[in-house]
Amino acid sequence: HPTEPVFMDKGGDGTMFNVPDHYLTDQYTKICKKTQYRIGGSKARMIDLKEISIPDLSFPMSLGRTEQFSLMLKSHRQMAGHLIEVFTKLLSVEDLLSVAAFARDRVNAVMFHYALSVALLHRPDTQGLDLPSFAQSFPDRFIDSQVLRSVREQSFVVEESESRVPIVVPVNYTASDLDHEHRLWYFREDLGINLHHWHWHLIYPIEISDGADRRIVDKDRRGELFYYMHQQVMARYNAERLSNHMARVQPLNDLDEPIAEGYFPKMDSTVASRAYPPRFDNTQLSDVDRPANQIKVGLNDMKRWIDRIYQAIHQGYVLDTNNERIQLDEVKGIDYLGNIIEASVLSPNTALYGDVHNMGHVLISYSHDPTNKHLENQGVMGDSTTAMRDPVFYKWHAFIDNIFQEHKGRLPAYTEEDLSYPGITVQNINVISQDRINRITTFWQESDVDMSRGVDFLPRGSVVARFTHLQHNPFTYSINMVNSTGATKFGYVRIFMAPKLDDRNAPMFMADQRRMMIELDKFGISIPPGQHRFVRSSTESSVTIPFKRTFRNLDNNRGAANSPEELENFFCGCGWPNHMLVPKGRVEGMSFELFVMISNYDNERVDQTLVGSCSDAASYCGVRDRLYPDRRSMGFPFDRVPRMSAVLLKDFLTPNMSTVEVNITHEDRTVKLPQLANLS
Ligand code: CUO
Repeated sequence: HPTEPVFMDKGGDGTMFNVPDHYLTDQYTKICKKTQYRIGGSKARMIDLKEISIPDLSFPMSLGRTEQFSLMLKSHRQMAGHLIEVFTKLLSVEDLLSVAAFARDRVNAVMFHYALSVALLHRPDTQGLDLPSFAQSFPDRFIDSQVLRSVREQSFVVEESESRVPIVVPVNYTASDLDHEHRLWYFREDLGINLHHWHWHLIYPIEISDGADRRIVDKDRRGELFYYMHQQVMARYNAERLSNHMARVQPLNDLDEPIAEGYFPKMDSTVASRAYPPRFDNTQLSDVDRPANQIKVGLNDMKRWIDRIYQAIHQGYVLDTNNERIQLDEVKGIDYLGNIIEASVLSPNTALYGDVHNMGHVLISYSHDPTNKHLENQGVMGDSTTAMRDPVFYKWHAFIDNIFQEHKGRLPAYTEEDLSYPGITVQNINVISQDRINRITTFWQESDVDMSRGVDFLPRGSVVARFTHLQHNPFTYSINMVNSTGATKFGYVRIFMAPKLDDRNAPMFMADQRRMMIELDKFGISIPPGQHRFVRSSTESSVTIPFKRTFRNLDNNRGAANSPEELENFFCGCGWPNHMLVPKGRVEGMSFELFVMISNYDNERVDQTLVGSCSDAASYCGVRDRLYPDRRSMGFPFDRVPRMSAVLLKDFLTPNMSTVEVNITHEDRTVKLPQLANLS
């Protein structure tokens, strides 16, 4: 119980100090008094805390402050769930602030950040609040330890932030070109992609404590979205592989087979004060039994669960805990399977179907020390902030996606009637970028991210890490359509793209290509009678969030207010980064097929207001507190195996669809943009 004002950071982010498990504030109050804690730039401001009696936090505090927190571990989820329940049930924001200030110095830093984030996301009275980007609070999860050290050095040694120089994050730090997988560094180690993944799992938690609001987990179609968002990651990753002359990912089908791909993260966990352990090439999975982490899972458990899930899919139903059948039908089947396979607490029977996906992450992330013999922490696969860096993430999720596809493959193919929209014809679609038709250019870009929150205990201004990432020139879609019905119609425009040729340079069969289809955009339009052209910009995409939001809070004056629009919604942090909207392509150019469909919006619309609900990356993230804004199955019309007659994409088309070949050319040059504020 704090007896005097506690001086805390605006966002309450974790400190990067290794401290004993006692009241840290007693120690740092002295320092803070001397320097005065600044909030809102140069104006010093203290925050007064209301004195309240603090709820019992002994359960979440049972995880040490310097231990590694992982949402894949049930015991950690339960502790976080308890903390979330405490945070969400407090009666006022003032009370929340007091408890958060108290907890910040006692609870594991990552757990604290996670629980407070979930609480701010779900409390009705904190909807306008924002937290600093996770990457800025915990840069150790996103950058090389050598770079982190340089960044820290700058912040300590150079007093004035104006004279500090950006620390360049090298592009080749995790592996050499001898490692073929390393060609995909720009995807796996992209800051925006990893932040999206963290955000996604933040808004779709696996479980919540019994006393907390169940709606935190039980969101509309969350199981289906788990399947779809990760399916899209796979489609995108495979497009990048083809761009780099690599074959599609081989799924991790056999748990007994050594994993050929090793991964050496070269990152230090500053919270856990340890290096993230590597996984050597050809590591064999083995049973994990680590009492210290309260985790025990065997390969045989996994095999049993997987067999039962396949059996359920083939029978067409799952059994709940009362042995009652739940049909895996065309509409809800995939949603049940998502919750069963992930698994979330919405799974109807975890005793029977287990916890396949999560335990896969656990088995892989402890494969270097499954029995805790060497007292080593989890590898990067153990956490949603870092898992996508590791090549094995994609092998594991290819395996997971195959289970979902087994179900989808058993559903009847969409008929021409399901797919067509009588009276609506798409004549053609073109993509225009920099006055060129059906050519998109990608290149490298350097962007600066302020890392000061995570490396500098005292707020003395920014210290910047300079990242290199993929970028493309923006483009527009120009769609020509005819409405011959004589009345205004409403259409849902669905735009996808997939490579035209397969790994062997042969035209891709529809059965393969449908799984490579990347959703680029989806939006509703009204179509008056007659002929029309509709133009839409790539920056409006329903799967992405703008660059600035990916790297928000970038104002040099740390703590300065963001624009109301940027602050509007923390939920909006979820979304594929716009700079990764299209695959890299090849230096010599690479052919993709771009597909557009206008379906009947009247049958598919969900009537709800979207004002202030943060819906601009709805395809992969849903809409906060709302229903998923499309009644069709996610991925429609490519979620099911096409009818027999559709061998190639052109055979699949009905008059309300069209395709065009788009060439993506990669220019191997780097655009330097020192002033991030100029970016839009
Ligand atoms: Cu997002 Cu395996 O689910 O990481």
